[in-house]
Amino acid sequence: MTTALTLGDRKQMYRALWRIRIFEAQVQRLAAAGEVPGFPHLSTGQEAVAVGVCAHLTREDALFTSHRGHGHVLAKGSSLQATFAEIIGRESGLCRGRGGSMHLVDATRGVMGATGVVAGNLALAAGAAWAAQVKADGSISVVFFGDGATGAGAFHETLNLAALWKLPLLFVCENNGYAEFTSREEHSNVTQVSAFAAPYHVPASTVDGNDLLIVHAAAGEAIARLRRGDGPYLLECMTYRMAGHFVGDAQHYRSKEEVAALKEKCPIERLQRHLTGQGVTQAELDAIAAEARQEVLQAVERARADPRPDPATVRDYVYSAPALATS
Ligand SMILES: Cc1ncc(C[n+]2csc(CCOP(=O)(O)OP(=O)(O)O)c2C)c(N)n1
Ligand SMILES: [Mg+2]
Repeated sequence: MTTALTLGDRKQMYRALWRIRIFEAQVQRLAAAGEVPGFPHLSTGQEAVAVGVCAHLTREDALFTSHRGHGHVLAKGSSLQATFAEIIGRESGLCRGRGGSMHLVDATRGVMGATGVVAGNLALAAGAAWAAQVKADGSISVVFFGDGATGAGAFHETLNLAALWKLPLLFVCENNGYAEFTSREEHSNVTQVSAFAAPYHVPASTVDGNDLLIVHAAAGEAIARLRRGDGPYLLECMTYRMAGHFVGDAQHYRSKEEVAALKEKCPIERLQRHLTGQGVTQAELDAIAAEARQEVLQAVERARADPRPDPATVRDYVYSAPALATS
């Protein structure tokens, strides 16, 4: 399953996991200090899905994400500085500081958007997949969403249409077992999200989303199908959010024991064990993590030093010009 990846590739991916982990730890730190507007949602513990899937994507592929999208955007290649600057509302941010954590867009890298509207990204991703199909240039569309989003009609509508039109759309569900503060068993009898695919004749699989090598292999197979023109695929990645639903979540809905057990499932430690087994020394692993940390911290400090947008420009880049006409 891992033969396509060289040891060098796997070390690169180890670094990519750390970049996301450290980036989000900085979001958390600065949110606690009151420097982050709104409610950032961290993907801590879920990074292997972002890195494993995005490793197969090109700039031309469209990516849609949710309220928990920092990792996807970074894994797709957006700049650390511009992403962080966006989250803290700086003019040098991806959307000139107007969007924030839940509205990251970077069209030059194919990041077509994050959204705070649960399931709001699915139909948009189908639109991009349709465009890719019409262009016939081999590009695809990928949408990341949570297990909670599968309770929305838009999920089923999009699955139906994508299947009917054989759209090159990869549905990636990060099933972390919770929708906000409600566990999956409390709000649905359908344990596995992949089970929703069969009636629409969409191929699907459920994989261990905390094992980067497994995610990478499964995503590779699914994406190869899409690029061949075989239609959509639903990849369900079983994962865990080690952080709260949002920064500041007191997490009364899960026990300390449950949270402690999550640490055992950490995707970074998992890959670390694999690399150690391949003969990579602890010193080298530590150096990779330290480099990632350095890179992130520098980007964060640059972003913090950047100016906020001029309040006089608050309406610029938000609405198209005709909509601004006031009388
Ligand atoms: C349309 C809509 N309904 C409700 C909410 C409130 N809400 C925010 S996150 C969330 C749960 C999402 O759960 P899931 O899709 O599993 O994603 P996760 O947070 O677990 O990553 C809800 C209900 C919302 N943002 N949008
Ligand atoms: Mg969830």
